[in-house]
Amino acid sequence: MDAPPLISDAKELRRTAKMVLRRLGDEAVQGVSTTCSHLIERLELGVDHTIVALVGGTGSGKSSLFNALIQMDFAKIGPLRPTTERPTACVWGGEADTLLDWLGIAREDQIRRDSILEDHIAGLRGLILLDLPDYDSQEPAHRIATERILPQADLLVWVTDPQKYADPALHARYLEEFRGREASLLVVLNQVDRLADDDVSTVRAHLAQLLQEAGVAEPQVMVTSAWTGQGIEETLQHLVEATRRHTAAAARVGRELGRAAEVLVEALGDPGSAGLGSAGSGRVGEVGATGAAGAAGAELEAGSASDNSWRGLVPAWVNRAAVEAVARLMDFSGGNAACGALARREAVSPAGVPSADRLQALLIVWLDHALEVLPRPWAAAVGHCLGSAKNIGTRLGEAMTGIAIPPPPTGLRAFFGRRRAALEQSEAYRARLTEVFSAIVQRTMTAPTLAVLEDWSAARDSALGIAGRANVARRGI
Ligand SMILES: Nc1nc2c(ncn2[C@@H]2O[C@H](COP(=O)(O)OP(=O)(O)OP(=O)(O)O)[C@@H](O)[C@H]2O)c(=O)[nH]1
Ligand SMILES: [Mg+2]
Repeated sequence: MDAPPLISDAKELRRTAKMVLRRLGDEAVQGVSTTCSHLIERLELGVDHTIVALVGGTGSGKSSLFNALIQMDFAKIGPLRPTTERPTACVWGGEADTLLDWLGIAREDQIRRDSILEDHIAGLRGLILLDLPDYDSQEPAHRIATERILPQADLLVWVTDPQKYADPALHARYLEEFRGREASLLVVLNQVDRLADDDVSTVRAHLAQLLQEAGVAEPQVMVTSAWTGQGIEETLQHLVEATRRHTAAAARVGRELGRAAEVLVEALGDPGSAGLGSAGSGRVGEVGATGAAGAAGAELEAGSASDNSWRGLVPAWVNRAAVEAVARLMDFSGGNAACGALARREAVSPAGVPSADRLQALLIVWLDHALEVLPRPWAAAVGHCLGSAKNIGTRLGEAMTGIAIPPPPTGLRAFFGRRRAALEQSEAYRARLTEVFSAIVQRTMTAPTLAVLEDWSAARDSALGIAGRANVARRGI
């Protein structure tokens, strides 16, 4: 997988995560955004180098192992814990100044291995090996340096020793970080010279078992002694493998990007369980983002066009049957002008603003429909962006005062066509009222709901697309 498509996918996923965060404050989504930022930073620095970091508790032998691997005494080893205060780097071949500067490794803490000609060293070209301060250090400065670098490492070498390997606190703290990054994790049991030969494989197996119990699937465990050199050659071979292909860093970034996209898909919720209303689950998958949102929006409208729909807000008397009844009354009133005028006023007079209770009931029905279409947190997001019943009521009231009441018929029509005129005027008034209500419902309810649906649907399409591409690339590497 090349860096440019990875960068554009990582940027897209970060944009998507940020858009989702505007709708729901979700820790997992925040994590996706942070991961993307790390990956983008790493990709922008180039993926020609493979960063391997030695991490672990103080005194496990990281610096000793570093020196054994680079075959020089460069990193400081001492009796006082913790010893290593600043990250140290060894670079095999190539220009890596920008990367090392970004990692914050001082020039005096860097060493280069270009001139060594042994076979495996040639295979290590492109490797940057880092010796880090202890991971769970009491020293805040150590922790900050380590935490800054860890997300950028393409391979983490977790160094432990026969005394510390079974410490549950260490396992819990470290392995939480490594879960899901198994392909980028190598565990080294160092100081095995402290064990009797027969015990080495027993302790190694026990460590592997503890790792599995902690959720690290198929852990790779090596045994070493920085003192006797046991396992150093094998560990170097492992590093050669990790650096052999220039895709090592890209592969790691691709894997993490894919996982971040999957986390986002999960946070977005499954339309299969919520469904797009009764009309069909899986519709989001079939139609595009806008189409899905449109379809769902239409369903919301259709679903709510029942008794409790906004159309129900148009007062009952402004309908044909009621107008007919009033008009008949006018007919019976014959030439009685006063009675006729009263009846007409009844049939064509300003509607009252629907009550707050009625509007509240409408909002509840609306949200119920949103819940049928969207996963619960997103339905809550719909709730957040809908207007309040009070606000909708105010808008309806303002709009209604702007609707002119039709003037009374005049001349002959006033006498002969009273019934027809009353009907026509009532119809026109009702149509205008419906139009105005519809526009307000559109603005205060439909449009904000559709915007949430569109965000959800677009985010899901984007995250699924990135996860899919990462999977394909993973199989291809
Ligand atoms: N017996 C034995 N002792 C070792 C081995 N590796 C390191 N040590 C000793 O363990 C102690 C700690 O080694 P370091 O390499 O400084 O450990 P570290 O993990 O870098 O420690 P910090 O820098 O404090 O995080 C030193 O006294 C080393 O000599 C080993 O393979 N066998
Ligand atoms: Mg050290």
